[in-house]
Amino acid sequence: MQIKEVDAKAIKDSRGEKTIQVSIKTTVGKFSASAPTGKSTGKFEAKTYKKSLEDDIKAVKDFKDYFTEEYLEKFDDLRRIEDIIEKHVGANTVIALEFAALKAIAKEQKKEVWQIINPEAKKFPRLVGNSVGGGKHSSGIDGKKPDFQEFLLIPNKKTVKENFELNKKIRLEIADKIREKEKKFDKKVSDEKGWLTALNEKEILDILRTFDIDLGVDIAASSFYKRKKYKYENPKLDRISEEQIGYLSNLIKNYNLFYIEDPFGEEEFEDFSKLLTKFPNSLIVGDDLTVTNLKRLEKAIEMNSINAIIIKPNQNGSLIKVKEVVELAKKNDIKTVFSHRSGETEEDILADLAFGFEADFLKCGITGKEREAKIKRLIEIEKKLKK
Ligand code: 2PG
Ligand code: MG
Repeated sequence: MQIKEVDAKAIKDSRGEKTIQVSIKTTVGKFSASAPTGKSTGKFEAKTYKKSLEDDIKAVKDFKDYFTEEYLEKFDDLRRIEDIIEKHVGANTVIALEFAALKAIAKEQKKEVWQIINPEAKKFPRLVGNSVGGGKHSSGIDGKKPDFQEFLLIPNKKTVKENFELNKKIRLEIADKIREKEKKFDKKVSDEKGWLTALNEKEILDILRTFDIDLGVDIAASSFYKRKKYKYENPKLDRISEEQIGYLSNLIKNYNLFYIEDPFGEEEFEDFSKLLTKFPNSLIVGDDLTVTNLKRLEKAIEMNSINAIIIKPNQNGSLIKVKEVVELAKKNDIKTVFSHRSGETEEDILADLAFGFEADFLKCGITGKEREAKIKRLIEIEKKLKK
C-alpha cells in the first residue's frame, strides 16, 4: 500500500473541543482516523500538537506528498511514517496518521486491523467502565464533587457483549441509588458519561459495593497533589504520603478494590511500590506515572511500583514505541489496560489495538456514542471470530 496524499482537519470531540482527523488517499482507497484528547494529562506525556492543532494541520498539508515513495505492508513499516513526520507535528497527529495507515494496510491485505498487529490474537480484554465521575472530569453539583476521578466497573462474564450489558445495567441502578442519598441528583454526566454527584468517594463506594462486580477507581492523584500533600476537598482534608497510603489501604480492604489507578502523584514511584507490596493481589495501575513511556515503565519495573499499566497511544505519540511498551510490560507480567481519553471521538481502532496486542483490559467508558463505538467494535470482532 502506498500513501498518495495526506490531509488533516479539526473535528469536535465528545467535550465539544477541537481535535485532529487525518485523511489519506492510498493505492487501495481513502481512509481517515482521529485522535482523542485528555484533560487530566500527565506531566511527562508527549505533546499533543507541536505548537498548535492549526500548525499541525498546516504541517500535514505541507507534507502531503512526502509519503509516496514508501511501500507499507506491515505494522513495523509505520516507522517510516514516523521518520518522515515526527519532528514536525505532535503526538495526536502522528497517531491519527498511523491509525489511518493501519486501516489501509488491513484493507489491502483483506484483513482486520487487529490481524495486522497479531493474526493469532485470541484473548478478549475485560471491559473497564466509568460509572461515576469526579476530579477534573466533573463540574460537580453546587461546587461539590468526589475527589477521585473515576469509579470503575470491571465485569467478568464470558463475552464482551454480556460484560457491556452488565455495565450498562449497573450504571443505571447506581443512578437510582445515588438519588436515594442525594436529592439534587438529576442524572447529569461527567466528561466520560459517569454520573455527576456531590457524594464523596466513600459514599459512592458504599453504593458500588452492593453490586456483584469487581470495582476499581482512578484516583488521578496528581491532579490534587500539591506541595507534597493530597488536598482533598470532599471533605476538606490534607493527607501527606503516609496518610494517603493508610487511607487507600483502608479503602482497598473495606471495599475489596480490585483496581487502583494513579493512587499517588506522578513522581512517587516509591509510594506506588509500598502500596503494591501491601496489596499484591489488587491491580496497582500506572497512568500519569508511566505515560505509556518506555523509560518510565523501566523505572516502574525496577522499583516494583505497578502490576498494571495504562496504554494510551497519544500519551506516547508513536505506535512503534507503544508496541515496545506493551512488549516490555508483558515480559514483566504487568497487565495492560488500553485506554480512551476523556475527550473522545467515534474512532474505534482502540478496540483493534487492544485485541491485537492481547490487552488484559479495555478502559473506554460505558455509554455515549464515542465510548460505545469502541465496545461495539470489540463485540463485532467477537462475533466474527465465532463464525
Ligand atoms: C485517565 C483518562 C481517561 P484523561 O486519567 O485515565 O479516563 O483521563 O483522558 O483526561 O487523561
Ligand atoms: Mg487515569
